[in-house]
Amino acid sequence: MATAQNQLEFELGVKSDPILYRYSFDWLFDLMADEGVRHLQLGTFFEIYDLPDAYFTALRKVAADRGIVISSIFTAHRELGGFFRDDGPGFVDVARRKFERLIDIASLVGAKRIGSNPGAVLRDRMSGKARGIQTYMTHFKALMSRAADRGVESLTIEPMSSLAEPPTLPQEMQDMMRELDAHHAANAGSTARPGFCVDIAHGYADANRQVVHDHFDLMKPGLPWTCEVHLKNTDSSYDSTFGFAESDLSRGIIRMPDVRAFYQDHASSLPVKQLVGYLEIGGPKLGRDYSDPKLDAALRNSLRHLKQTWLETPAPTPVPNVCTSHDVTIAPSMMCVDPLNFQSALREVESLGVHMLHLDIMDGQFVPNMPMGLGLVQALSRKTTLPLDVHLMVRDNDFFVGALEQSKVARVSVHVESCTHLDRTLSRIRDIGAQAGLAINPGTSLDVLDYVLERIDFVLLMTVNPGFAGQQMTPASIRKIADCRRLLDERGHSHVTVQVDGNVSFENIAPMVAAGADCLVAGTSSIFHTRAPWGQNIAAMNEAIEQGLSVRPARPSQAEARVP
Ligand code: S6P
Ligand code: MG
Repeated sequence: MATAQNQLEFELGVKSDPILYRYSFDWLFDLMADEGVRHLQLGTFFEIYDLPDAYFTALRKVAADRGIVISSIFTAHRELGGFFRDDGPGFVDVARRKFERLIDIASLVGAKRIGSNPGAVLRDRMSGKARGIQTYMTHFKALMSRAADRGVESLTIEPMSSLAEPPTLPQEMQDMMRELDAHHAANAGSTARPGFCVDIAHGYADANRQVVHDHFDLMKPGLPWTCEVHLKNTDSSYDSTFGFAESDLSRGIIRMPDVRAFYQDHASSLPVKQLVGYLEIGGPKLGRDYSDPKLDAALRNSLRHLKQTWLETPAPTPVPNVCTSHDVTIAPSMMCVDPLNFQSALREVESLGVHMLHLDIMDGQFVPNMPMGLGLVQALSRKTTLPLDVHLMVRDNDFFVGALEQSKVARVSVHVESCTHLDRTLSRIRDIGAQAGLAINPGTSLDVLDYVLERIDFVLLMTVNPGFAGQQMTPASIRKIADCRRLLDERGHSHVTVQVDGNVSFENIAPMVAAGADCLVAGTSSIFHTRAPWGQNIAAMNEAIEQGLSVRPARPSQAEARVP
């Protein structure tokens, strides 16, 4: 537990989601106890509504025996969404009945809060949204009375990232809460308090993945009602969510220290003095998922990150030869390792805590080389949990982007010099679920960025001519990195990161970072340099990164930089 000057206490918990389809509650509670995490938000599962009372009293005891408190319950399947349905009267009745049972269950496990996703308006029937909200509100008010009767303090609603799942936009959030507040005020003593369970990884992006409201834009109007929060990470268009393990930090946009600072700064606007953040377990909630063996490590890594950033317990002393910076990421270029010892090189690189693997795919035409192919990317996607950062140096970009779909790569960059229909190719990259990068040769002007800024998540600045490792940095590189950073910030695209590739050497790293580089492709002149073991090389890179960061000018925040 950590108490801030302004009295806001930050607490950490786990939202169990439907964990019991993969592991027992004993397993989860042991892991939590082992990590010193004591709050549980019980996630719903299909059977929950039909289990007898005895199941819940036993569960409460099993948790209590490990020092774990079930402080909240949360719906996992949007199963109370029936209030928004207009395709038959049955849905509303089912939602009401389930919600009532949930309130009884909360009382059995001793949970003081119940949170829910209100559910979705059918997307082809959005005209019925206002009516759906009213049905929901009517029932919600009645449920507030039942909750008070069963000793539940508050019923929380989760603002969502989609217009079909109200509340989403600030106005909608405020309108719904003001109405519920008025009802609560008029029935003081006999109703549970309405509130928000805010998900820090929710923002609103339009159909073109343009961010209209980032997560802070949605956290702010929710402040007067925020009683509990969900802690998780997300991609830059709020489309997919994940945790805070090392490999998640490079692809996610949620910076926990900023989120903590936000709530601390606005503590006086919150209705609570203690804010519990529940880590979501992650993985699909329905359907096939065989990531189970990885769950233990993923959860522990995320919880450890949150203990350092949400609870702000003292950070452990960093191990010197492992990547330490989260402001600047390191992507080793795997074409530089011995192809005959690829697997052992992969394991060693993974052990160094690097952020992603940089994979150079060349076709022998756009550049006169062909060190690795699509088969290797596919094999790697099955063998490593590190995000794959694919740099295409090819003529037929659309063919390669399409072929990468099944490998679930995290990032793909294409060269402007070889894209005939650049805008379309970049949007295809996002369609396959990857972040899109625009790769630019040393001799190409930054003007090419002008009309594709909305389509990209990062710029890959080549600081050598593409095709080969072991070259010298081209002379204008540092100037170009600074120009690129400035251009992105001035156009309101501060969230677009700058990756540098080519002779990212011990000497060049500091000026590159100082000029604005966010991601370093590391090859023969740094991590794989023969002068020392790779771990020591990483330590030297970390030092150079810190040096660069210490002189780097502050960036405008995303909100300030946004074009009005
Ligand atoms: C080059 C390729 C790069 C290199 C990397 C090598 O066309 O895109 O990713 O592998 O730049 O690094 P170094 O330190 O050997 O120049
Ligand atoms: Mg490259």
